[in-house]
Amino acid sequence: MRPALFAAAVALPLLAAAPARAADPVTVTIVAKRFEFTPKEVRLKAGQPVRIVLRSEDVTHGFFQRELGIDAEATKETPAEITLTPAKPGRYVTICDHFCGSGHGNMKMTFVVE
Ligand SMILES: [Cu+2]
Repeated sequence: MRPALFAAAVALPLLAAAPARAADPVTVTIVAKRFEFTPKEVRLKAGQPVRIVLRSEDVTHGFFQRELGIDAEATKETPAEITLTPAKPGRYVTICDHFCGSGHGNMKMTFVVE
């Protein structure tokens, strides 16, 4: 892929919607608390950089998704910040990989990359 052509193709629709440049990451905030992530689903665009801020409202939670390269941990005092650019469309289920109590195994959310 030639970056200049790609940037131009992405920039035009974005310019119409908002004055942000295509290369600026969008920020998504995700809140973790026993035993769920909010929101449960986040839509991202392939090729669009995204900054994910993970906040915990209670105990230490993990945040793991192998294909997107996410491996983070947030405590109540310290949020995690992850910057990435999803390359491939798909559904990416992201889990808490830090044991946080009895409902821990069901603690997940999904990034939908379009
Ligand atoms: Cu957890």
